[in-house]
Formats: sequence, C-alpha cells, structure tokens
Amino acid sequence: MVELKIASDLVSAQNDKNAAWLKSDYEALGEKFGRRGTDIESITAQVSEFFVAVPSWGVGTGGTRFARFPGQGEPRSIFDKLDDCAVIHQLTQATPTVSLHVPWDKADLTELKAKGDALGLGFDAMNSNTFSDAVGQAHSYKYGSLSHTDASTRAQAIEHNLECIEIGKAIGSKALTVWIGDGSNFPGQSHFTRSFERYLASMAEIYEALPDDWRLFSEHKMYEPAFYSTVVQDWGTNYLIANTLGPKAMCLVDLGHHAPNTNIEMIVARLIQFGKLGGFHFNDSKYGDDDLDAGAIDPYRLFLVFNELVDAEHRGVGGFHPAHMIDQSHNVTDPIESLISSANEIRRAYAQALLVDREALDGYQADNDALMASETLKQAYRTDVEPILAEARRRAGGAIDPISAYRASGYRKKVALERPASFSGGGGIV
Ligand SMILES: [Mn+2]
Repeated sequence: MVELKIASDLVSAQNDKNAAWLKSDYEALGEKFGRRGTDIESITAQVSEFFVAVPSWGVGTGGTRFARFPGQGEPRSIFDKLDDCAVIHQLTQATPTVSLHVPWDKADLTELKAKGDALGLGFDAMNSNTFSDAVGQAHSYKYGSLSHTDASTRAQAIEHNLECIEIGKAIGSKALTVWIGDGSNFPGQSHFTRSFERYLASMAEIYEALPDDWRLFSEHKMYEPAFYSTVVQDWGTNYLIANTLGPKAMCLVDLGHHAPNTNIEMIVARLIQFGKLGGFHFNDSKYGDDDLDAGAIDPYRLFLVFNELVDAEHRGVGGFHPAHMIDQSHNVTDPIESLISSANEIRRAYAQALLVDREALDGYQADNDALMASETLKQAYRTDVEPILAEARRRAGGAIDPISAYRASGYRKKVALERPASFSGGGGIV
C-alpha cells in the first residue's frame, strides 16, 4: 500500500468539482478528432504512459548568484525531498521516479530504498557532483575535476563517480549523468586539447565501471561556471565523447545549455540519427541557463523537440528510449507547483506532437510546400489538449486540476510547521 501525502478523499472531492466540464470537453475533443480520423483514446493511452523524472534538487528553493530567498517548509533532507516528490506524482501521475544528486542526497541506502518503496517512487539517473567541493574532501575542484591538471584531483573525481554508480546500484538506478564545471575564464588558461584528453581518459575509467545494463550520460554546457571555455561545451563535443567511450555512453541535452536561438530540435534529430540521444534535462530559458519552468518561455520549441521524438517513434528507430528528466531552479514559486506545472507542460508537448499528421507532413515536404508543412505542425500545436492531460490524470488516480488540489490540501503549511526555514546554499543548478 503506497503512502499518500495528500488525503485521497480531498483529491476525489476536488475531482468531483471538475468532473462535469472535463467530461463535456473530453467528449467534444474526441468528436473533433473523430472528424479527422484520430482516436482520442489512443492519444490518451500514450500520454498516460509518458513519464518524466523529478530532480531531487528541484523541490528546494533555488537561488541566483546574488541571493537565495528560502521558501516555506523547504525539505531538510532527501527524505523530505522524497515526500515532496510523492505529492507531485500523486497529483500528476506523471512523475514516478526521482533523480538523485550525490553528495547532496547521501543517506543510508536501505532507508533510502525503503522510503522510495513506501511512497511508490523509483530512482532515475544518478547525478555526480564534481563542480563544488564537499566538506572535508582532499583536493579542490576550483580548477576542474575530471580534466584537472593534477592527477590526484582527477582520481578523486573518478572515485566519486564510481561511488555514485554503487549507490545507484543499491537503489535501482540504471544511469549516471556526468556534468562538470571544468573550463577556463581566460584565453590561454587551459590547453583545449590536453584538458579534453584528460577528461576523456577519466570518463573512460568511469565507463569501465559501468554495469552492462546502465547508460552513461554526458551533459554539455556552453558556459558557466567557466565563462571563457568549457571542456564539454556543445553537442558536437558531447557526441565525440559518447562515440569515443562506447555504446553505453549517450548524450544528454539540457534545453538551457545552448546559446540563445540555437536550433535545439535539430540537435535532437542529429543525435537520434546517430544513435546517441540519451535523454533530456527539461527546463526553459530566455537568455542563458535560466532554469525556468519547462514551457514557460517558448512552448513551441518544446513542442518542436517532441515533434522530433514522436517522429523517431513513428519511424520505428531502433533502441530508442531517451530518459526524460526535469532540471529547473525555482526562485519565486512553490517548487512543488512549478514541478507539477512542468510535468504537465512536457506531457502537453508530447500530446500535441502525437497529433501531427505525419503522412500529410511527408507529402508537403516532398512537394516543397513550406507553408502547408508549417501549418501541419501548427495545427497540432494549436490544439488544446488539456482535456486529454486531465483525463489521463483522473483515470490514473491523480487530480483533474492538480495545482488547485495541492493548494486546497494545505500541504505546504503543514510541512512548514515541521521544517524550519533554511538559508543555506546548495541551489544545485546543473
Ligand atoms: Mn542539467
């Protein structure tokens, strides 16, 4: 029996209030789909099977380089974080797994696994941290980690990643995500070739220790914390890494880690074509690595990314199972509400991408009919799929209107009584 953080009576009562409009809107949408030969039930079934992992670090309030303003009732430990993640999954039925960050989430492994089991949560990719110094570690990462000029610092960073694999094995994870802050702030500070050689040699040792049924995700980022160059700066370098290491190594695309206006959906298509798309860190951005909520700034771009994923599914691309994870920082919202909203936005983009008439699009592409090709995508994107998302949640036992249900539950006020405000750092934005 899964432990529920929100009383199921409350969710039912909230759903009763919304049942009438949902029934009517879902039927109307089904009718509309019927006229163009699309079965709404098949779309709802696919959406119901689409899941995204919540980041443990996302349920705490983030910060900027300038300040962090703590929220009410922030989680004090990984166990509190898991409670918050369980709320998100209970209401959305879209986030059954949590991605952990070590050493932030270090805990007794038996207790960790038991807590996940009790809440009905599994564990997604493990995230290592060699971009900040843990208390008491022998060598500092100020000048890098896996690519550091000093061999003992590199060895320490490798060892940390091996520890993450061990922790992940104990709790049922199947992937390790490596993001490093390594790079330089001044031209000439680092030797581009030698630092990348050192990085590749370190990653090869981590790869060597990876169980056969695991995947190793490398994550590129063009700047920050290094402001002149980063060792893994873009998808090309990321592809070289995955290709050099071997079949278990794949590229992770964090939507916020590119220059403004970069055609991310095209990067996604290229990585799919060459079998190296490992997965995503979903978020949104306006200027840089803003870590805003998925779909908050440019929902059309999110749709276009999903358009590539659905296209690959449609073409039956072999061995295609990208990991879906959220990676955001919440500075001005209740993190639980932001993550509920983001999980819904990600499902929305998926549902809309499922509605693209692929046969028509193929035809317009063959005829070089640019306008109608674009209209075909727009027609799917303009469809209000909220009744499908809400119906998928309702059928799975979630909330028709999850944010209202969350607010009505008083969960935040309740945990605020048990959890004192924390002014500590550790925003954890990777
Ligand atoms: Mn990320």
